[in-house]
Amino acid sequence: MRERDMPMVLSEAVRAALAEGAPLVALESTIITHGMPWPRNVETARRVEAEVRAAGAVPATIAVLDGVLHIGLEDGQLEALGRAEGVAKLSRADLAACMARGGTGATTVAATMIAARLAGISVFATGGIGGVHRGAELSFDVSADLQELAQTPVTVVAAGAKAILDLPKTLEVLETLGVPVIAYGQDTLPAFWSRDSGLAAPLRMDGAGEIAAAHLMRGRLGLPGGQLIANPIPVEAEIPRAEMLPAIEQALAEAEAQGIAAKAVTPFLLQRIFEITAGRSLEANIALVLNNARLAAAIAREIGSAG
Ligand code: PSU
Repeated sequence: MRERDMPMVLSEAVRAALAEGAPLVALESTIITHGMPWPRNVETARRVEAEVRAAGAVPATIAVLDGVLHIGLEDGQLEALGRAEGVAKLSRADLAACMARGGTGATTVAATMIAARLAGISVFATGGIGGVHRGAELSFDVSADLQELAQTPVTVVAAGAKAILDLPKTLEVLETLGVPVIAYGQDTLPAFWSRDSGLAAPLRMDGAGEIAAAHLMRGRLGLPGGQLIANPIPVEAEIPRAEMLPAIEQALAEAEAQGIAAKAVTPFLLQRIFEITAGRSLEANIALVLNNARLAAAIAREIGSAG
């Protein structure tokens, strides 16, 4: 279906789910194009979609293809995007320009939240959000994901912010922006590949129903912005923080030495950490995304039955 006012297309499955009031979970595409290597990226995207379905919700992977904002990708589109090279990475600032030019791009957390809200989808699962980069006091490199959480009413399920970031500063900015950061089932903030960052989480919730109720209450209060649900990676898949830190430090030092900046930083670091850990970081990343997909589906179902 093509919307009249906007080049936006809903997949058949997404359109049917919206018409029936069935629970939906938005999924991003930057994790496919910039977060994981081919062919594990496409394989993972398919597994994440299957996980959402198995948990009783309908997945809506979001991307811009030839100027059209797609809410829900057909399998061939997913495959083509995952194989393509040099795909643009779209955040709030680039989304409209890419669409207006008829371009193709993958959506980050920020752009996926914008698209999810437009389509009427309340819950979104990803791996880890962007945040305040280390050395931001000099570089001013702060992900647009944080601002988006402050203004777009979508509940985002992630395994915390990526551990390549400055996590204490990321928490500070989220607090300033009034974004609820809710650790799921524990008192501390998870650190992406590791369950524990050592930092106290501002809020803790232990069930999907509680998270859904908080999402709906924000809507009743008329508060703009979403919630960040920080869901720890499953125990059996985690790489403890002490083991991850040397790999993170090495990748960060290389990024600095090579002058990697702006949008290129996160993909560079994820790729280097993949190489340094001999692929272990990717296995952990896949496990945490699947885990987030399950929780997001449970939250979407609770929002659906309460709304
Ligand atoms: N989660 C992952 N891998 C990723 C991302 C999330 O497991 O690659 C992407 C998201 O699209 C997020 C982006 O918005 O990383 C952050 O990029 P930056 O730091 O440039 O804002």
